[in-house]
Amino acid sequence: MLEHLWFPHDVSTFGPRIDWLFELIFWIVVIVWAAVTITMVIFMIRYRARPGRKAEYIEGNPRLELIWTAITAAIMVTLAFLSRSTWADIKEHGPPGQVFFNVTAKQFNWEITYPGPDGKLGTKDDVTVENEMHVPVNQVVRIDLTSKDVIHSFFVPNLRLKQDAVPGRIIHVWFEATEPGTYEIPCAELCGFGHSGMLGHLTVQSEADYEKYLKDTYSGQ
Ligand SMILES: [Cu+2]
Repeated sequence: MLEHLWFPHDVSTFGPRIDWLFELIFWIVVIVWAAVTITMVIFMIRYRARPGRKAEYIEGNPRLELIWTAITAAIMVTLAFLSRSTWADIKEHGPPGQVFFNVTAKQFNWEITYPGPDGKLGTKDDVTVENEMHVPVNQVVRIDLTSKDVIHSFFVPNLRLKQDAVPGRIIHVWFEATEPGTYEIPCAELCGFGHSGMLGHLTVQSEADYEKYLKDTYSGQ
């Protein structure tokens, strides 16, 4: 439901699972917020100052406190179990990759490294461009993500993908895009003066268009 209201259009295979968790947490918060607010307003009216009414000192109610703490803890633990498999599939393992990139964040650009004509990363013919990432549709893309200077966050809202880029660490990221198009890659971690202008673009295209892009890019080097 939220996707149609204000989420960016989802083009990721794991997007629906993220959205489902997000909505679940959203509605729990809405219900709790409404209950607390309504109770507060009722109490404000019911126990307002009136002539002749003396204020009372209340020490608390251990039983009530125990109940609301236990309910909150139960909700938290349930959420942890419900989300466990989603996070494991997205953050820990995931399908084997078909297309590979290195992405290096730096103030204030994304350096996208393509494997070059030999198809292998870490060789002399690798090609690095700034902020332009092209991937084929319906293929598993794997990224080794790192940073040159400070912590950044690689964020593709349409993919429901957000991952910190940390200097000195290589973090593995994967996604599979399901619809051709161009999507924004903002930095989601305040990283310095140019943070708000740190924006890349992800172009998801058909296999043929992707091959053509690679050919043009490689031949331009
Ligand atoms: Cu940044």
